[in-house]
Amino acid sequence: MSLTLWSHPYAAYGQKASVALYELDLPFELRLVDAADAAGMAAFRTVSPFGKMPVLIDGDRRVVESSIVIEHLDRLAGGGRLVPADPEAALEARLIDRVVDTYVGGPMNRIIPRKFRPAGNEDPFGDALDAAILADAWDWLEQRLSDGRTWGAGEAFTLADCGAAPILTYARRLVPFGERPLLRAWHSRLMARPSFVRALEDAAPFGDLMPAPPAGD
Ligand SMILES: N[C@@H](CCC(=O)N[C@@H](CS)C(=O)NCC(=O)O)C(=O)O
Repeated sequence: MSLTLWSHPYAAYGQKASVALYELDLPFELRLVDAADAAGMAAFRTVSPFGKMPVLIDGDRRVVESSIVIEHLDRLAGGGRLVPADPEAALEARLIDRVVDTYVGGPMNRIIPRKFRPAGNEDPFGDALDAAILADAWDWLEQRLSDGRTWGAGEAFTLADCGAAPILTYARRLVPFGERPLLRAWHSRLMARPSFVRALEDAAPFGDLMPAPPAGD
């Protein structure tokens, strides 16, 4: 088995995949997606239909979309770890993963690129709409965590946590957690999880590329 991950260690969705690889103890080779490398980017576009990372290459199989990458990796590792074997628990893990991707990662990936636009192209209306979606997602997650669960979908670290670790870490710099203690506590546990600590160590040499202040709350 030989796994290659097209990614950038700073990218939230790239980290989502590398957290899963580290959780499952699956060795992989990184193919760096480097915007400054024209030939590398052309090669990347041949494997990534929408130009998005991560892309996993597993032998002659190419897997796109981070959640599908994790489902594939979990199966490769024997199954039932990041995607729980119990169907109800699996549904909850997929639900949290979808909500985090759509209502946290979505607005985050719209707000951040707007910050790089040339002067005169700002979109405060779009920024406000997306900030409101993020605040709604924080409220929904706070409510979901109120049953006392340790991780995103229950007592086991799952697919739900692989994405939440990096995505919450970046998104809270756009809309702080505020008075949501359960969300804050979950995120603290994610920050201490060895697989995510390792992903953050991979990213550290690239510095802080995000045009938003570090979380102050
Ligand atoms: N739905 C995709 C989202 C992936 C995504 O947005 N990746 C970002 C990095 S965090 C990316 O590739 N951005 C590059 C670009 O949009 O040009 C997934 O889950 O894999």
